[in-house]
Amino acid sequence: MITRNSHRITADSLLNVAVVGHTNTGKTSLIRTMLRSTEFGIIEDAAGTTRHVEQATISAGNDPILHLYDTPGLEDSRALFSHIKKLREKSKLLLPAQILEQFVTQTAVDDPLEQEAKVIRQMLRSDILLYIIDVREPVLEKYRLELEILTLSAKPIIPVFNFIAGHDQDLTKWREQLAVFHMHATLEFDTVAFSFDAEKRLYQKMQTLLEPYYSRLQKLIDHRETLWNQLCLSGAKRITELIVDIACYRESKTSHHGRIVMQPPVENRLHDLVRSAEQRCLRDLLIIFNFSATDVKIQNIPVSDGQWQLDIFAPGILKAYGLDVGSAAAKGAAAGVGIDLMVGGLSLGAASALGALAGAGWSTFKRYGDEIKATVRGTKWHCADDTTLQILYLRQKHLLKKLMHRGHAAQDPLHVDKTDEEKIPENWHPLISVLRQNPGWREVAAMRTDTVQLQAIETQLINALLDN
Ligand SMILES: Nc1nc2c(ncn2[C@@H]2O[C@H](COP(=O)(O)OP(=O)(O)O)[C@@H](O)[C@H]2O)c(=O)[nH]1
Ligand SMILES: [Mg+2]
Repeated sequence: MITRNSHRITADSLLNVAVVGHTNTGKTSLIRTMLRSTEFGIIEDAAGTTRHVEQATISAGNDPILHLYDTPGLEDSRALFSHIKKLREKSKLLLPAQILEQFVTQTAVDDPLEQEAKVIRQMLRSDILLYIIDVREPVLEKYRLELEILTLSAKPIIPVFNFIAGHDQDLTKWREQLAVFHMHATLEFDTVAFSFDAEKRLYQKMQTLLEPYYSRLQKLIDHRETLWNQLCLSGAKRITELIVDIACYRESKTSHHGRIVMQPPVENRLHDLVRSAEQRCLRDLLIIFNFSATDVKIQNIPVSDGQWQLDIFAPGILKAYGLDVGSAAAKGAAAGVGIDLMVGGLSLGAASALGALAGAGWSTFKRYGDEIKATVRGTKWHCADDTTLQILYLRQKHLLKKLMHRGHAAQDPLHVDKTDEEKIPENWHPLISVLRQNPGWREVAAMRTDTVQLQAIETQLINALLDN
């Protein structure tokens, strides 16, 4: 156990973190993003949205590690500064933090500086301050005064730069200014354009400034990292499920026994199938990343229907069906009788062509016999064509990336239509071809039964989605 600031830090001590700064710099936004929740507080592009100190807790599993305190903005830093200056002149023997204490106890409800007193009270009760800066703002006097006041508290301070996208020069100016106050452990953390690395660095900075909490914070970092990797993996798995589902889907063009069945045309069914499957996937991704339907605008996917015809002699097809090519050819002739039985009614030529497949044995024919028969009869299947599948993949990959980099403070909905930045995986065509040949995998995937070959394909798609 280590003693610091007169209170004992034990294995289950909670770290108190005050989030402070001028009004509208993104304090509430930062907390939302750290909590990965759009529910915390109120965010508005107007001054004074946060009027009281609000608390949130961040835990490693069931172990609460830190409290975050959202504070109202320091609105009138000039008045605050001159007030504190007067107090200092009156009590020269007091330490700066004691002066702040005095200010807090002396400020009555309804005092014009009541809001500032709330902030300072919370600062004094916290172990560390996150000072949020809108870097687009010039370094005005009011911010310098604010910094002066913060340093009086004698608490470690991490300046956090917000609104950094496209503001490199402003960022440099702020860095220079903070160096004047001996603040070098700054952090770039855009609350809207989220990056897990930035979140991790924030906790690492806290570790450096708060040595006694080092292992507690490490526990949190490890937990957040595991959680983050799981989130991304779950997202990629869900998209892979969608791709497998649609790529394996096909529907025979000829209706059974030549009867005309009153059904929507196959094209419409296909469109509905693809669109509703993508919608379900989107819904699940939003749940995984804790966003809501209002966070994403997705255009209807353009679906074009393709035709698929089994070519039993296409390269790789025997293997795709789990057959050993060498032995199939060898045993083919010997099993001729069995095939004739199976494909009864076909021409001798077709039947003997299928002889090459005979190495598969009876069980394979039981499984694929209908399909092979249909093939020899020239049956074609309807399916989502390759372009549709590619668009589906690219859109989802794009969406996944956007969700991985969306802060929970973001207010503008995400648009999923452009996919230019993404590429299809290198081995896309062989992957899809194998999926096409295995319509049965739709159920396999749904039941999560282990199929080695399917699993291998899924792993490749997951890695491609996560750019591994
Ligand atoms: N573009 C952008 N907007 C942000 C960012 N952080 C906050 N905002 C917006 O800035 C405004 C104020 O944010 P808020 O969190 O309420 O600030 P607070 O008063 O310091 O709590 C809101 O309109 C937010 O959507 C950011 O990193 N980028
Ligand atoms: Mg706020």
